[in-house]
Amino acid sequence: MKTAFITGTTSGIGKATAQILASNYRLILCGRRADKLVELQKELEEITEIYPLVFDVRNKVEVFDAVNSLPEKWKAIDVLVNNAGNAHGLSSFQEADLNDLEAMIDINVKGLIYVTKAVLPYMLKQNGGHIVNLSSIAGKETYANGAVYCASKAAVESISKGLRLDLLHSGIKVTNIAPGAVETEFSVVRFKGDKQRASKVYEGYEPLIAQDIAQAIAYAVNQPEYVQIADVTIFPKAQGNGTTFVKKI
Ligand code: 8X3
Repeated sequence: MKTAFITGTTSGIGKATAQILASNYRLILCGRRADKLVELQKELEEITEIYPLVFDVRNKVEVFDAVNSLPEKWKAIDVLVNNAGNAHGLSSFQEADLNDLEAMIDINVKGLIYVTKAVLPYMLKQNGGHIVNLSSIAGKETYANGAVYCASKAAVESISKGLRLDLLHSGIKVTNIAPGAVETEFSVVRFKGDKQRASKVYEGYEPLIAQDIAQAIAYAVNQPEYVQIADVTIFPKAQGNGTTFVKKI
């Protein structure tokens, strides 16, 4: 059975991806919150073999130590899903808190680079594998009050394209997934726990749910070996581009 390594599995898209891939992969579940990881481990252990790995993608040493600490059989990683990422704040560049801006670069860009650099040597040893990066429509279109979040996701888009080229002769495939509006803890985190403001983002139309994106990830990684799904953008039906929605209220 193949092994998938998924970051950010304690909630949202990462958790849903683990739940879907559990049917045909052994899973390395990564996250910062050990208690949440244990919960998911208990749930999925009934279906497949699980190895939980607690680390913060922002901490370079922690990332490399965690990946290198994997028992030998778990180091044969076939699929890496770089899902960990979030948004902090939604305000103009001049008003944004510098700590928030830095956090988005540290998690969404540097964290993805650390994890990929740590896992890739094991994939290269096997002459094959698949990296799935979670970008966003925000990586393709910049919106007001989101300069640095959008920049962080534009970086993910570029890294996906560059990795695909650099790994062309290695047998490793790269998929970039760009979701639009998905109702998860994303907006609650963005608005620092303000659930009312967060739920307004998804009011008046049917947003995507985490499982919709997880299905796309499963579709990409379960293709025949010669098929490389390069880039997928997924919107709810009510979304026309990054910022245009039909809302019923
Ligand atoms: C999440 C989608 O458009 O709310 O990355 O930023 S968006």
